[in-house]
Amino acid sequence: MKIMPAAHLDIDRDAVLKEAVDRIGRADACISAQRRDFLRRSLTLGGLSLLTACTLTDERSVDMALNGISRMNDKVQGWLFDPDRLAPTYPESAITRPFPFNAYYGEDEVRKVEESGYRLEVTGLVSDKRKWNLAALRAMPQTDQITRHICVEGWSAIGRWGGVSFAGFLRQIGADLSAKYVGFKCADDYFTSIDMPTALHPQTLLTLTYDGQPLPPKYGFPMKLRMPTKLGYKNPKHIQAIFVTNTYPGGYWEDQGYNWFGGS
Ligand SMILES: Nc1nc2c(c(=O)[nH]1)N[C@H]1C(S)=C(S)[C@@H](COP(=O)(O)O)O[C@H]1N2
Ligand SMILES: [Mo]
Repeated sequence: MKIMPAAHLDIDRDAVLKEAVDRIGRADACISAQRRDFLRRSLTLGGLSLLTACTLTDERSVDMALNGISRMNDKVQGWLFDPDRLAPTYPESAITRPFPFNAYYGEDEVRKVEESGYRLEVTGLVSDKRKWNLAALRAMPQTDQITRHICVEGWSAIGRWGGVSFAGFLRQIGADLSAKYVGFKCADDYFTSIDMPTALHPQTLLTLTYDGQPLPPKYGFPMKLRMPTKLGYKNPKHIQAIFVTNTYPGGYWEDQGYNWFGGS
């Protein structure tokens, strides 16, 4: 592998290395400030090049290398994910009030989904593609959970969500549980996708309530997939369609460089 001396590259060496370290950090929310500092000081263009098997000569190859880091992180996080390990739960007194709102737009632009016309679509590798109304989802066994939501923008908050076990829902619709991905399309044009082991995790809930009340519009009416094992942006609100697939579906933030696995 040939690594050109930095002076002859038409890339900004420091910017590339900073982005590489950021991506490694973003992929691993638990990375300590110390480890990040160490990485920042020790990662070189040569090291990045070796790590990703890309010759860093132009912007395109740098992009490929940076995306390579994210894909490696997805693999490692997938291997490390323990389907039986539970995220912490909290007492009612620990709930953050008021619970923060967040979306890729402001609170004045929250999408209002009408209950009457609402039907959840299920497509892809599932045997029963009938649409669901909210009454049918409310008729399934419900559970409640108080967990911590962690947003990469630098805040976390504890909230209480209730709804249907997502594993139970996937079995009910005859989903191919050996498929790689479950994808989500939302009423506000947000989209994301998750790995099947996380979809089947016992704490992954298709939630219909927040703090005992129907999910308010700002928290994702009619439905939010709540995964205490994943970062905030992986938890889709206003879900309109769920699909099971072996083709990588990406996501709104993931396609802009956020790590896809997004474990917390
Ligand atoms: N449909 C939709 N879901 C979304 C988002 C969004 O913009 N649209 N933002 C994500 C992000 S980044 C966060 S932190 C949480 C915020 O959820 P909250 O408003 O309940 O705090 O929703 C996630 N799910
Ligand atoms: Mo977020």
